[in-house]
Amino acid sequence: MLTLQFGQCGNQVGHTLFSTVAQDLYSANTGVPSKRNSDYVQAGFDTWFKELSKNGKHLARAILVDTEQKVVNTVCSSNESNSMWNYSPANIVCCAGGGSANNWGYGHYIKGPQLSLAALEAVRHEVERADTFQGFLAILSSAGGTGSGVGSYLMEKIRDEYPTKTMASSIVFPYGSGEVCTQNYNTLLTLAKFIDITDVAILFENDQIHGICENLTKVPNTNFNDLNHVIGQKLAAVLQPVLGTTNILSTLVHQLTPHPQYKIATIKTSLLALPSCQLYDGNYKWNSIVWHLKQMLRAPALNLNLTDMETKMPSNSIPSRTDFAYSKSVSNILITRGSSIGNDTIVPVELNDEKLYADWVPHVEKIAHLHQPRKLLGKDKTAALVANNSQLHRPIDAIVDKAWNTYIHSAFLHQYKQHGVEEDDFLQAFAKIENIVKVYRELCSEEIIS
Ligand SMILES: Nc1nc2c(ncn2[C@@H]2O[C@H](COP(=O)(O)OP(=O)(O)OP(=O)(O)O)[C@@H](O)[C@H]2O)c(=O)[nH]1
Ligand SMILES: [Mg+2]
Repeated sequence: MLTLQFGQCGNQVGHTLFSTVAQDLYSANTGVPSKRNSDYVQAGFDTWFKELSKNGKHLARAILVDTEQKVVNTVCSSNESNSMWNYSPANIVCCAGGGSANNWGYGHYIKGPQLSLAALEAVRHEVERADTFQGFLAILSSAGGTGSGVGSYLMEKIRDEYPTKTMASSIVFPYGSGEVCTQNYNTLLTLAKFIDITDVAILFENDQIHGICENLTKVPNTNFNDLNHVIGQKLAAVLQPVLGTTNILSTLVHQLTPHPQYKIATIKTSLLALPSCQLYDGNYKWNSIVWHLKQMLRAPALNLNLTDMETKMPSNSIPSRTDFAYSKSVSNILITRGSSIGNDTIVPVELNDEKLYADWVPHVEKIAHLHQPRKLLGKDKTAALVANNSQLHRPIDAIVDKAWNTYIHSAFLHQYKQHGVEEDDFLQAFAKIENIVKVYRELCSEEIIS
């Protein structure tokens, strides 16, 4: 797999992801015999890393793209001393300058073409040297100018060159309160491109991830580093090796996107832990954990905060009332890691409940379960549910609404026009994303708000 890190957010999240998987691969607390562990470690290194550097460090299969040096220099230098891995200097594609000014148009039409030759050369080099190539994973924020504009420009070029390879993207949505006044335009234009280019887009919302961090750590000064640890753990919980597939990216795409109109997913996790807090407790039965994940698919209701749900511990007693309303899914994948012994077996039947799915989803496509007995990051049990679910219409709808409010006042449009983004491009992007909101919302037409 080749990871492409775009802009500040993409490079910071990507760096934490690689640190997380490296820490996991070196973990001594595995819970499995050494042969099984060495198969896991081998598969993990093949996915994320290539040969050793001259000073004995694993080199990441990653390309770092930015329109300013600062962030890339920081993430590279943070690995200099005691880390077991590093980035290849040849894979840093960066131009001097002050970024893409939070402007999708500037990133897409000006900076993207400037970086394209070097970026595509680095991509070719990596793809050619991989024994078996799984596909691409792009990581970026939709709100700035580089991740969004340069990211979509380069992924479009890569898609043209590798039309049959799996492409997944991991897109971070901005805080709703907004640090950047053009963030909603940028997100609109980014999503409109990525929905066509990539096979699946995994969304992370900064507000929601922030809420998870605050709940976990109970400290008020949550920063990007904390957020990125949560995102890194969620991605690792899904993308580290599992039994039964050697290409997790294509498995995700095949299972999660049975219908071409539904290509977006989120990752829900039970039993998350941050390095800064020791709340983790693995003494829960698998059926409680699966039940807990199912509760994260409940339809929104006044007394139900799904972010809190994600940071609560599973309950070993299933409540007597179980007739909740659920948001409808197109498809889900359950990925479990850790031991399953005695009568504590993993039976994902709760997630096969027909109340969870739109009527038209064929039975075989509803839920897949993948397992890995090897512990993730030394934790007895972890579970992730990758959900392609109607809940997704809410954050996207909120962005479209705000973008539309700015657009009808023609605010900031001249900044985009000067780089070649026409009104028609905006209108097409609105039409595309409004249609996505509509089809996801229609999934839950039977949702009852209880
Ligand atoms: N989760 C998370 N979000 C981040 C991080 N860094 C920036 N963001 C978010 O990303 C958005 C801004 O995008 P950046 O990635 O900084 O922008 P860029 O792609 O570098 O583009 P320009 O700076 O405009 O060239 C804001 O919504 C921030 O909240 C990070 O490390 N983690
Ligand atoms: Mg930047």
